[in-house]
Order: sequence, then C-alpha cells, then structure tokens
Amino acid sequence: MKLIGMLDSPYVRRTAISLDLFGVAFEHQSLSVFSTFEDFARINPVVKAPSLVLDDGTVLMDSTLIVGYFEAQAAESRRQLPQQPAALGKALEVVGLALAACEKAVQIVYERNLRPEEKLHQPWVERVTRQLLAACHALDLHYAANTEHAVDQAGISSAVAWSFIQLMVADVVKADDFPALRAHAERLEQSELFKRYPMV
Ligand SMILES: N[C@@H](CCC(=O)N[C@@H](CS)C(=O)NCC(=O)O)C(=O)O
Repeated sequence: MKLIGMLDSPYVRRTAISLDLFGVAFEHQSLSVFSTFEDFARINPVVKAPSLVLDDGTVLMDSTLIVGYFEAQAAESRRQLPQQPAALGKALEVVGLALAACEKAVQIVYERNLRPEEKLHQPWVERVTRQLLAACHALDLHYAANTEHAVDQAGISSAVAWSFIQLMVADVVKADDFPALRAHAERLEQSELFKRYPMV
C-alpha cells in the first residue's frame, strides 16, 4: 500500500498518523501536487493529496475517506472514533472543525502563494480568515473543557490542523489567542507517533 503526498499537507499528515495508529503498514511516497505534478498525475490523474494506492491498485483520495475505510475494518481496540451515536456526533463535530480550519488555512496559503498579488481579492481573504478563526476558537473552547488530550481521530485531526496553521499562517492565527488548542497540539506533537511524521 502506498500513501502519496507530502507531510506538509495536513490531510496527508493526518492520514499517515491515523494509518500508523490503525496498525496499517504502508509505504510513503513524498510527491508534491505542485513541484512534481506530472509524477503525481501518473499515479492519480486528479492530483489530490493524499492519494492511497491499495494493494489491488484501487486509488483512494480524500483523507476522510481513507481514514473511514480503515475505521470501518478496525478491531474495536484500534478504533479512532466512538461508536455510540451521541459520542460519535461530538467527535465528528471536532473533526469537522479541524478540517474546516485546515481548508481555510490552505485557502489563505493558496491565495498568497498561487494568485498574483494584483488579483488578490481582499473580501474573500477576510471571509476565509473569519471562518478560520471561528474554527480555531471553537476547537480552543473544546480543548479548554477536555484536557485529556486523547490520541483518537478528533485529537489527531485537531493537533495536525493546529501545527499546520502555525507553520503556514501563524500571522493570522496568533498562538497566544488559542492556549488550550495549542497545549493539545504541543502534547500530541511530543509523542513518538507524531514525531514519525514530521511536517518539514
Ligand atoms: N478534502 C481533502 C482535501 C485534500 C487537499 O485539498 N489536498 C491538497 C494538498 S494540502 C491538494 O491536493 N491540493 C491540490 C489541488 O487541490 O489541486 C482531504 O481531506 O484529503
């Protein structure tokens, strides 16, 4: 099985960490959707990271679909999401916030790095920034109330999102404004599991 994509993508990184936690063996191929577009396209013409090539050649893309594929077949002791509907809803609420934060941060990065400066549309940047800060605020409230720092899907996704945000848009999301989320991410980043998949 091959995981394609770079670990500076929060989606690739959450997938790699989750697969490892599931106990799934995989080879990681660090291809960029930008600098190695053509190489990536030979594996998946849609060029989305992460892409996971299964042993039978099936290509899965989208981190949530990949994680969901393995969650569906995980032994109970390996599951990363609760099964009970109310608890599952709460966990997915946190995952959703983390993914929205990633998406909005990525949009700001693309806006800054891909769009010519004269074409930058400030109202769009402001809208995305507001959404990013709202997601971080909600996650911060969650981790202020939940200090157990569980290494489950909600915990992994939140920590990965925060670290990516701090790597790429720390000027927009000030670390001191989100102390509980920051503490959660810093705790998980110290684990051997996270250290096996460094962002840079
Ligand atoms: N919802 C997707 C988002 C994946 C995504 O947007 N990945 C970025 C890299 S961070 C990508 O493939 N960008 C290239 C593109 O969208 O053309 C997921 O969870 O995997």
